Amino acid sequence: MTPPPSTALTTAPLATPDLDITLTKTKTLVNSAGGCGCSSNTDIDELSESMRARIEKHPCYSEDAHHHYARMHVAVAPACNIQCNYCNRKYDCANESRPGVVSELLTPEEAAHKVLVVAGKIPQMTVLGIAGPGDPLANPEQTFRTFELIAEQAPDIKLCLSTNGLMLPEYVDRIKALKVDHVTITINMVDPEIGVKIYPWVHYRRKRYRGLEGVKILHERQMEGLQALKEADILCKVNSVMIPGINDEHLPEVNQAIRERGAFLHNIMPLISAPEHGTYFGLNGQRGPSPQELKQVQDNCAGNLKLMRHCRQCRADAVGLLGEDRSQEFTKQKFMEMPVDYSVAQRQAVHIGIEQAKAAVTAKRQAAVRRPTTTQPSPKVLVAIATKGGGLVNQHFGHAKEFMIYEVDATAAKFVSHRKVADYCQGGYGEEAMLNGIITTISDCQAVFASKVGPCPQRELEKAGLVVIEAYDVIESVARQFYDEHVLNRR
Ligand code: CLF
Ligand code: SF4
Repeated sequence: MTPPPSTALTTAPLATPDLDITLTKTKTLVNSAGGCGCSSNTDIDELSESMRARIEKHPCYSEDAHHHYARMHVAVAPACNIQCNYCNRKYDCANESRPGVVSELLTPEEAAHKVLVVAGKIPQMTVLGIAGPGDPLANPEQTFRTFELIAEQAPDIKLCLSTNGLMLPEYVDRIKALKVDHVTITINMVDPEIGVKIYPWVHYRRKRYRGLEGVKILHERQMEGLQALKEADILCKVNSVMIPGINDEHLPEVNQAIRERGAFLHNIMPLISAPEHGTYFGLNGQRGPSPQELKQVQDNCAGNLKLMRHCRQCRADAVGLLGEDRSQEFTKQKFMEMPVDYSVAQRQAVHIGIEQAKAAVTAKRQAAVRRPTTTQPSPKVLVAIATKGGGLVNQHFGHAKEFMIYEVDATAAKFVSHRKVADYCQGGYGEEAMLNGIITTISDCQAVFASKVGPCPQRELEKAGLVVIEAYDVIESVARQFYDEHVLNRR
């Protein structure tokens, strides 16, 4: 997603949105305050107050929060103790990162300085995660020293950790003592026979185990670690990389197993695989899933356990809102020269502003809630939304580097995924190819919502059968009006 103007994330809270709606491409409008609209898709509505407080500012654990709050990673953990067939050691850990991305390695002291610098410049940054570039728990001293320094110097920042789980049982007590409240384990299988197709070896207690023997150790340690987190009351998210033909049909079983052991959230991510990444899978032609295949498996796993669908497979040095990448503003050369301007009071003032903006959006959503009037389900349609965050349709079509996909029916609009695209505005060169790529990427959608769409792309989108809506409003309200106008009224 195109980064917002620097002030949007640096100094001021997100502005309370202008709630007047402008739908210039629809012919008749429905007053969104007049009893129509979607139910909120806020994922934390049904949680207890205490649980809500634990996740409401964590952009990965709360879909709602990721519109408003940012996270950052520090790359302090270079080594790894297993081999995944989708990983090339030249790059960051692919369990939480896109393959082909390399981060600058930091010492714990450099990492702590970077966190304080970013915390001052991006007060919306609420979570510090360690996710690589190898496995954080294969580098325990660097990882825990970094957490210690940040806990001492920036106590209002939540600490977060991502691991393959092999060494987790050893460290749950230390994680708890440091008040790390969010831990991710990447669990791709609960059947070692499937695991041998993903992991060629595991290095455990000074010995390398190959094949089934190694995978059984990894599986047992992952399950033990998950249960230990539950007993320690640490929130656990499980990441699973979906690998078509290997574990796609197995993932509902993984979902069931982690649910039984107390996982809080399940994040099923697509394998990203290409020969140039130099991974075993990439070199052997193993493909990743299509967005439709991913959604199907996610839908098959949807049940009591919450599913994360908004993961962006970040870099091990990611900075900013999910979906924007500000890591290049904070390279080592740059941040080491930046002064620290960290103030809890200033950060809290910004958070209060965000919460006020969020409350305005939530009120708009709730005013638009519609109860089902019939037991007959209404048709579900997908729509693609250009957004800079805040829960709003607020981005120019030509600036979108990704679209949020919502599934809309007569009562609700539900976020289901995001899809990356090459941004259309390239100064003329290659725009036609870009537009064709965007149209292909969102070809299963019925509409595009954006704050502005140029006449040429609008013509091409409409030619491809998409309804084009220009609006600046809460996503669910625009979705409701689109659905009433273009789906219900045309049945
Ligand atoms: Fe980072 Fe991971 Fe913590 Fe989030 S990321 S360590 S839980 S703070 Fe988030 Fe990025 Fe997806 Fe990870 S979007 S790759 S799930
Ligand atoms: Fe690579 Fe991460 Fe797997 Fe280690 S755990 S092999 S760093 S993807």
